[in-house]
Amino acid sequence: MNIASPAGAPRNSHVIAWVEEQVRLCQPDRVVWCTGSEAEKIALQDAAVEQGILLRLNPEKLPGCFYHRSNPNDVARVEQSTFICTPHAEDAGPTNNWSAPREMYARLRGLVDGAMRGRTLYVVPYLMGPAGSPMTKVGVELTDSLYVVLNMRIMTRMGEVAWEHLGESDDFSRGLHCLLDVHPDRRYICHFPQDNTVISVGSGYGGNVLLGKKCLALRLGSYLGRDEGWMAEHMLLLGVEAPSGQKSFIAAAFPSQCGKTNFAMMVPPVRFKGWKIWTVGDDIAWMRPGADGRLWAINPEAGYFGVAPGTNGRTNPNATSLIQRDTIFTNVALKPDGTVWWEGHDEPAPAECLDWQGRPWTPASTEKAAHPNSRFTAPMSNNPMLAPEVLDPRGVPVDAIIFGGRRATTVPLVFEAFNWSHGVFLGATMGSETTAAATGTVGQVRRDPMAMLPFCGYNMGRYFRHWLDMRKQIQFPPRIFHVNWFRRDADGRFLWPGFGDNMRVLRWILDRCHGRAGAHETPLGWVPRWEDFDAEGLVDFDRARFDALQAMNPDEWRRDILSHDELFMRLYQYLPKEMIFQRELLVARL
Ligand code: OXD
Ligand code: MN
Repeated sequence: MNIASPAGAPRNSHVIAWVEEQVRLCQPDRVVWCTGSEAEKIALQDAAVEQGILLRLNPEKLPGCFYHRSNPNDVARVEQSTFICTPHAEDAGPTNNWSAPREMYARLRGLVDGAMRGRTLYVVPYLMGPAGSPMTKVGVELTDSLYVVLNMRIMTRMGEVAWEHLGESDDFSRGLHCLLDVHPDRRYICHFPQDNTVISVGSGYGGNVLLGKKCLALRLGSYLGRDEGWMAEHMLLLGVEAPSGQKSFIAAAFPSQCGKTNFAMMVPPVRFKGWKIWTVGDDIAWMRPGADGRLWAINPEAGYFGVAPGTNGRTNPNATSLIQRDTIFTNVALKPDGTVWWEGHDEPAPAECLDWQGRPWTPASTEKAAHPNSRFTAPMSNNPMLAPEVLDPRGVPVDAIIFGGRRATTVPLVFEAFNWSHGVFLGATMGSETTAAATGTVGQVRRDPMAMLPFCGYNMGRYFRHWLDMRKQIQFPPRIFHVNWFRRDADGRFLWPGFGDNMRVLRWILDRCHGRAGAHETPLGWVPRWEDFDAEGLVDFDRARFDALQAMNPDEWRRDILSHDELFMRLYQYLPKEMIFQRELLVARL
């Protein structure tokens, strides 16, 4: 098949040669070079509807929106099938599945050999980052899934803009995605960092197949970042505008399904009249020291791949408004009027609908109507509070970094690290209860350093070293904080209202960054005193509750430190000694 001449194909000989090689291997009947145009989008949507991949939702109520059900065996990221393939196992490190590149390439070639016969291969060029930014990277994903193409079109800057950015260079990430028969036994998400390559087979689920997101922006990105002196992080980015007009920017790392999207789109409570929160990104930040000595960050993505259940006008008014159009819903419930529903939706449960597997569902059903990891894919341009800086090739300067996890006990609402290396220790020892974003048991505390456990593309011990080393390049480093929105009382009730009221925590954090707020020194770090914390207007919230939220129980902390060992022992031979010092200091302070 001659693939070099059709419309949309670039002149870049490296791209052509690589695509030709993959086409010879996968043997699709057709090759389509995506241009990213509006007309192409409509044609692809129509084709997806015709092939039963998407269902068009009610055009009056949800214009431009579509519905998709994935295979029930394929609803989340699969960490056990995710591999980092480096020449030496220790390059991937003890927290990643490893395979030698030669063996994995051979296995994958066997699987994709002829696998696209009778199918179409779409060539999807895309940018991660704003056009013209020195931080932006080019990726090309080859896929036999129309669902992937249409999601990539939302999540990235897809189309000719990527060829323009690439020019004649061969500096692009190569991604091959092949659905095969969507069987868990033939599911592999494999990264070859030395070759800037990802091969993903046997899945159609977003996190496994939208290769710009977790695979390029985090796993390959973290690897490239270490070599090139920058950081790829699982962080939201938001801007806070004070009534004075002063804008500050925050990067925050939370494990999957801990409310990153809600936090990134937070609407401040009435008490905070004149304050605005602007969303830069809700999942990934690429950060690099700037010439001014500060740390600058971009959001490499162009859309949101958010968790649907629990999204409503109270938890996330901006997301609720932005998913009313141009959105792809995956694995939510489908109502008879061609709209969608999920647990925690604004509308009450419908009298009848089809659940995420297409089975009739009523409120009497014992199972959930929407899958707990059901998603919306929506363009960021629909966000009413999209930060204008998101298009700025320079990115935004980061004033504070926040680490957080989902912890029912032990961890206070907020505290501030004493310095950068203590902050790195806080990130490195982050723990969180597991959620439905990945397959496996839900609700157990696992160590998830910097929320990167499933996403770090190399040895986690060396990743900590990279974090520590970055300090030397950043003259004015962001301050580092730790938060926990999820602490509960003895009866299991949440102590903190969360959502918009997180603005109160953010306020203290910003005031600390700008030298305006007091704090009290504790063994954990600096904490707000009652008088430093704005609790005005909070219902049922008094000093006793604040104290319970901020309580630090040394016995609980000693147990927690022991549980750091689960990770530290695995990483021991690669662990920077600063991490051990920080641990000893904490024990001594306790
Ligand atoms: C995500 C995840 O989808 O972290 O963002 O799992
Ligand atoms: Mn994520």
